[in-house]
Amino acid sequence: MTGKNRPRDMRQWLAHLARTDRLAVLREGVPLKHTLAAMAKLLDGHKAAYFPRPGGHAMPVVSGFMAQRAWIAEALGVESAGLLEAFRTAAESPLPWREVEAGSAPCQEVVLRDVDLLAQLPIPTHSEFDSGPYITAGMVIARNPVTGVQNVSINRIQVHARDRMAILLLPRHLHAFYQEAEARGLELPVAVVIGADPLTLLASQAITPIDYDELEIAGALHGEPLEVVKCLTSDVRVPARAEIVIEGRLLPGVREEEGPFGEFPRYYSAKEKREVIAVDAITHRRGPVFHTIVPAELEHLLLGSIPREATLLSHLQRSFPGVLDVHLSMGGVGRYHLFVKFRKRREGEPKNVLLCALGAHYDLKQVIVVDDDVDVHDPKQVEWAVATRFQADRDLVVISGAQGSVLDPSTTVGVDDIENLPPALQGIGAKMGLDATRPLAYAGHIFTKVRIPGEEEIDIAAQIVPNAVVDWETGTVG
Ligand SMILES: Cc1cc2nc3c(=O)[nH]c(=O)nc-3n(C[C@H](O)[C@H](O)[C@H](O)COP(=O)(O)O)c2cc1C
Ligand SMILES: [Mn+2]
Repeated sequence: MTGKNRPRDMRQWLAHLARTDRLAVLREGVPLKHTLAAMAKLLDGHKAAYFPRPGGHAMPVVSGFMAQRAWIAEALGVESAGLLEAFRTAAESPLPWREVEAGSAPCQEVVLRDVDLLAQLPIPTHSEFDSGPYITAGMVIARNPVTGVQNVSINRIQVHARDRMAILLLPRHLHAFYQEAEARGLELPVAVVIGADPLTLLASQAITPIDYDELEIAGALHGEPLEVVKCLTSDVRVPARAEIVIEGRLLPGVREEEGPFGEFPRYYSAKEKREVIAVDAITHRRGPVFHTIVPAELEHLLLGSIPREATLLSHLQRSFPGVLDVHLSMGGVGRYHLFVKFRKRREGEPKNVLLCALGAHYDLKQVIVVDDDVDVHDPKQVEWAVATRFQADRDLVVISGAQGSVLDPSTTVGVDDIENLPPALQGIGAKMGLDATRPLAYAGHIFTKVRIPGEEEIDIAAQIVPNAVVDWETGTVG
């Protein structure tokens, strides 16, 4: 897919995956509790999983349709190597959206005002100790109560009752909007959008200052303004070609218990009192498809890691033009471990680079700087560089007592009364930086990587004689 072929909605992308043998259709009636997520997890990174009549529900569920870096690059019409640059360019040149008339958008073809979430939507329960069904792929859209500018983020949402849900708001933009509204005793209208094209989902994860509407970044990624429509019960604008929209309000002064829930580091976050959404309406397309993201699987990790990589790359390049590429490894849950490819000019520079990276995002826990002959997207090559170019007494930087991820369970070891630890004391941990670059000057071939002349150029498939039969008596080929 290039240029104008970028998918405009989720079903266009699913059709493309199906045409290219990347969509598995599962048998009808797969249970929504655990089994659906288990099957999607088994297919994760290989094929998108499409579940007709899950749990007997009329509405199908899909998962894992952006579970490979190459698929996301393809949706954007670029090679994988150009993905971060393309994302960064779009994030720096947002395109204002284009509004279509209320009621005329595909996402409003069917309107349900008497809401019963679990009866009307096939909402799965994912992990063993999850408190119940969760919406995991909902883009939550709200307007800044002061400026009116919109914001998009994905937030996990627990279903409480027919028309009531609890949501996890980390201290980012939606939370800031909610605080503004709550301080005035006001409700904050929100829309939860389920079933969007891969580019809009990716845009929702852009790291931007407040009052940058991520739907404008979605437009830039598409190369044309995104079509939006006004919600039926509020002023929030949503992508017109979304599959499903839940319209509601975040209630001031209300908190209800949410969790536990299996999160991206593959551990549970605890039950706590969280903000609550009262639902007013559900609108959807005809023949809607519900999207669920299996927590901690590739779709979840990549959605977060690619926009972060783009931001980290541009941050590092501002100070160090020798930084060529970065990668947040999947083993490091796409958040904690950063590999940096760096063209070193002077000794010592890799340590400056790793200090710069560790300061750029609190989630980063380990940074490994490697030379430009190492592919940072291949964890084996990075481990090889550490194995052969790194000495811990000389090349290791450790910083203790820094802010880290509150979802990293190792930050809780030795903490007394973890249940009542105030937020200001949560997630404190150590940072580690590894300079795994070789010296600029070395004797003979000590640090020359072994290669065999011709290995890069030869097309080996073209050199193999088809259907050859060797006569083992004479060694001749017949
Ligand atoms: C699948 C998925 C689930 C997420 N769940 C949450 C969540 O429950 N709460 C939250 O605050 N952020 C969550 N995030 C992260 C935010 O969506 C992300 O940080 C976003 O860029 C924040 O937007 P903002 O900068 O406009 O606030 C999730 C991300 C993904 C990809
Ligand atoms: Mn934002």
